[in-house]
Amino acid sequence: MPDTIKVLVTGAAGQIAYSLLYSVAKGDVFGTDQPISLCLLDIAPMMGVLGGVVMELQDCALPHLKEVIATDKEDVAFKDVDVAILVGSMPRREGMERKDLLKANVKIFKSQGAALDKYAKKTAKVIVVGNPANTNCLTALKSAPSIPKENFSCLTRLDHNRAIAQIALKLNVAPSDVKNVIIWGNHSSTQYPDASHATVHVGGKDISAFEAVKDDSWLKGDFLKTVQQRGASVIQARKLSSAMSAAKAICDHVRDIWFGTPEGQFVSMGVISDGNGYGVANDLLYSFPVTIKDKTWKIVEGLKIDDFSREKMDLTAKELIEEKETAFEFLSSA
Ligand code: NAX
Repeated sequence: MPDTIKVLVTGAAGQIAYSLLYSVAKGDVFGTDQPISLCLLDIAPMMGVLGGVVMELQDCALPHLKEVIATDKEDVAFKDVDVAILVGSMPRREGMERKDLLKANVKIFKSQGAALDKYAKKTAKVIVVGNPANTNCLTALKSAPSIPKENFSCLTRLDHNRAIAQIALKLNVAPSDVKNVIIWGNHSSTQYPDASHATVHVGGKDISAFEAVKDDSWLKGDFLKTVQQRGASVIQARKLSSAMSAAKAICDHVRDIWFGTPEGQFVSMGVISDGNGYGVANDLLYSFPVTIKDKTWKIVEGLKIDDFSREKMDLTAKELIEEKETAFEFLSSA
């Protein structure tokens, strides 16, 4: 039996966590033979609600859930953590300026980064989900200098899964037949969902997505818009943001970090851009295609970037540079 690992989920009283915690606790992410100590962090006013989540997790009677800790204290939450899934963040309230939202989140992720630095294992893997996810991840990374920056990533897997699903729906194939789509850049509406390196399994072989779809204007038009705007469409319909699909994407993301990506396949993930070959400025938390082995990601090298892609990749990089500049102003003054 492997040693128990401590998995922290922040924003644990929220709606994504409500879908996520059961999957993590029952073994969808770390395997069904991995004992888990689950730590739930939320803010003080949510402790009552969190108590209910703890009761439900206990009532699931899961064999490998060794312990559930609920807390509003960062020192308790981050102590000896193996995996930190940072879901909680400051939501945008009506009339709130983008800058103010960024400022409130810099405060949260600076504090949680410092707690990671002080209390977590140096091998801890940190996954940021709370928006603005890329810049929050960069803030946490910069605030935890003793943890390797490669241990940090942010979630763009939901966008990646949305892109796969759109192509699968268009062709009436299974999502597992669509591989190697890419989300470049920011988890925002400037993201670039790129199908130019994607393949689809049809007629017993893998062919390029463009060849399979036979509709370039869709892959360069409505497909992009649908994926970019999918979060807003879900909010409009449900009056709540994506939660079930976000939880599923978090599971996919963390499971791939833990067990690696299948041979010949890559996934999208926001990681630090240092030394990439795609002309993205260094020191941005930018979503790239990555492969993962031995719990370490590597940006896929050598993909050809045409002018259409270049323009879109630069646009989303520009937004991330602006977010970073604003965040760093607050980071130094916070
Ligand atoms: P909810 O509002 O349901 O839950 C958020 C929870 O975080 C609340 O319980 C709140 O009390 C808690 N929280 C706030 N500040 C905290 C702090 N400092 N420490 C610990 N907990 C804190 O939101 P939910 O729908 O669960 O979404 C959570 C975050 O995920 C949001 O920022 C959302 O925008 C983001 N998303 C990111 C996605 C991605 O792909 N990166 C997709 C889904 C989602 O939109």
